Amino acid sequence: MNKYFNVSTEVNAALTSNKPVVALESTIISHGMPYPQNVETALNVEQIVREKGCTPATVAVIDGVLTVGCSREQIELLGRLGTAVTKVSRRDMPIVAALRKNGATTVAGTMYACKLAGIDVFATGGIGGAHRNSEKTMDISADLDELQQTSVTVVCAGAKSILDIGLTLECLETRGVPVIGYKTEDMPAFYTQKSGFKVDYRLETAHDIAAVIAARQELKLNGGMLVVNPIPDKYSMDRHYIDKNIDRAIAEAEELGITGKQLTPFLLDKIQRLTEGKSLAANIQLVYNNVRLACDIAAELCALRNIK
Ligand code: PSU
Ligand code: MN
Repeated sequence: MNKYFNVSTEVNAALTSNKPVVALESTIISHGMPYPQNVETALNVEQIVREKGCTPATVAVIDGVLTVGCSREQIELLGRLGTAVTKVSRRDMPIVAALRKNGATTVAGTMYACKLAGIDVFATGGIGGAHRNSEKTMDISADLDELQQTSVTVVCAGAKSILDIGLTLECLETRGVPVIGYKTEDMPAFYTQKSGFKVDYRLETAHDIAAVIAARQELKLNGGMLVVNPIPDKYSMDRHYIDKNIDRAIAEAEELGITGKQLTPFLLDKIQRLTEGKSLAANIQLVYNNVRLACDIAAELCALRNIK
């Protein structure tokens, strides 16, 4: 640890005694959901992790310190400030650190913090990826390059169709990132269980997923892995309805000329408004579902290490 990096006492104690830890990102809090549902969700997530016998590690930059294991007060601050907090991917990290700013870490930023702290498993809602038209715009999330180089397993509900899901899967393949479907061969599309694309492998248990993580480590195959966990059936949305609203959000972003790091938060906000909160309710439930699976994987991984 140093003046730019801190792991909370609780997370540190869990890590040093080989107890399961699950990391959580903060862009979803500040830029992915409205206040106060964002804070409520983030705190519920921490509670679910604890009920599963694991330790939550919410990651954010607080006054320039990359913090692994945010306090309740820090989570409330990130949620209240919303988009006034800098969205921190890998490239933003040294700037918010040096300027002593607050930052909400993306999947890429959170994975990097996991690497520094020694956390293997991280749960979120959806990852960034190759945007539609990215064959022209080159707008491909830094999350994908982070998955290539940073050895952390990310549990998510697939990718939203704000992205080009097929291209996103191609980018992951190029980068050597295994994509594992949990009890499914279909790549989920966040709000729906299927996207029309297939995943590389289907695994049935958290134990098998943990065994793959352990094998990757033994083989020194640096880089991350993606576990895709479909939204539970009872919360999944009508594909036609959600796609229509996603198309409207994308059209509006194009009209307004929104690009760069603002694009994903703009689309998320627009979709939530267009669906009058229905997509937010689905989003919250799929996060809980991913968190529970991430806990099972983290616990299995610790158990494997204890047997060794
Ligand atoms: N997709 C979602 N919800 C999110 C994000 C993506 O469904 O909250 C956030 C994540 O933090 C992800 C980031 O890492 O957006 C990707 O941003 P960009 O596309 O600018 O790389
Ligand atoms: Mn981008």
